Amino acid sequence: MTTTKIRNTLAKVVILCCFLGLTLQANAASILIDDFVTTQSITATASSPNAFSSVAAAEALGGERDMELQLTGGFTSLTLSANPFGGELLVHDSGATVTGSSVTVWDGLDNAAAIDYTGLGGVDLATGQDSFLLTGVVADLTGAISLTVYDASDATGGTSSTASISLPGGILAPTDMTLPYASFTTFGSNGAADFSNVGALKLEISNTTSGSLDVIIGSVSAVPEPNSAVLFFAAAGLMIGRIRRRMSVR
Ligand SMILES: [Ca+2]
Ligand SMILES: [Ca+2]
Repeated sequence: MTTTKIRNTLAKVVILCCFLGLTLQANAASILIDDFVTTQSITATASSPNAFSSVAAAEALGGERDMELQLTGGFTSLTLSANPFGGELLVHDSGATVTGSSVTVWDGLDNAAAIDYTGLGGVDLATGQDSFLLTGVVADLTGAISLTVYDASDATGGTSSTASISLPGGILAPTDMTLPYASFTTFGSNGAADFSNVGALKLEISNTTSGSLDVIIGSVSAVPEPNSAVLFFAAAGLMIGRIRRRMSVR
């Protein structure tokens, strides 16, 4: 091969790598589930242990955020809020002695406490994404956060996948938490959900054993594998380096 030919080949490889890299980056974009800008708040008490609210929220996947509370014990109150004090956060706030759970659901425009398992109509969260990211998590006491993905092909909700994070307590500085799709190992009675055909999503915060848990979450999104684009460009760089070395040998 002449030097000119090698130079032309190298130029083609560079152009191809740039094109592939850009395509990869475009496919590997994060998809926002919610960053809790639209305000919303519900409270449950011992005398009124269940509460529900649905609000139209442009930032929420499917355009609406549904919230539900169940207080299971204690004497004060349990509150779930979005953006309660201008901080654009989801806040699960248990009063002294209170146990219970809160549920935040993204299932499209149903304005109903029941989950519409096909409500999102089959959103693709798996072309370039492989994890959910919960940003800025704070959790003072022990409890759990779980996320369930429902498959849009099953209106019964039986085709689902769930992953849970155990909260050890004492997370007082905002901490990002990743839930890889591979960690969704609890399946519904009809099997696992297809993450490229999502009908609904449910985030549950629970403190059934120790009362008074407070949890804050900054945002929920589906994100690409960390640094997949960086790895690609590193591989492309190696390839170009090899061709350059070959050129310099001749
Ligand atoms: Ca809804
Ligand atoms: Ca609903």
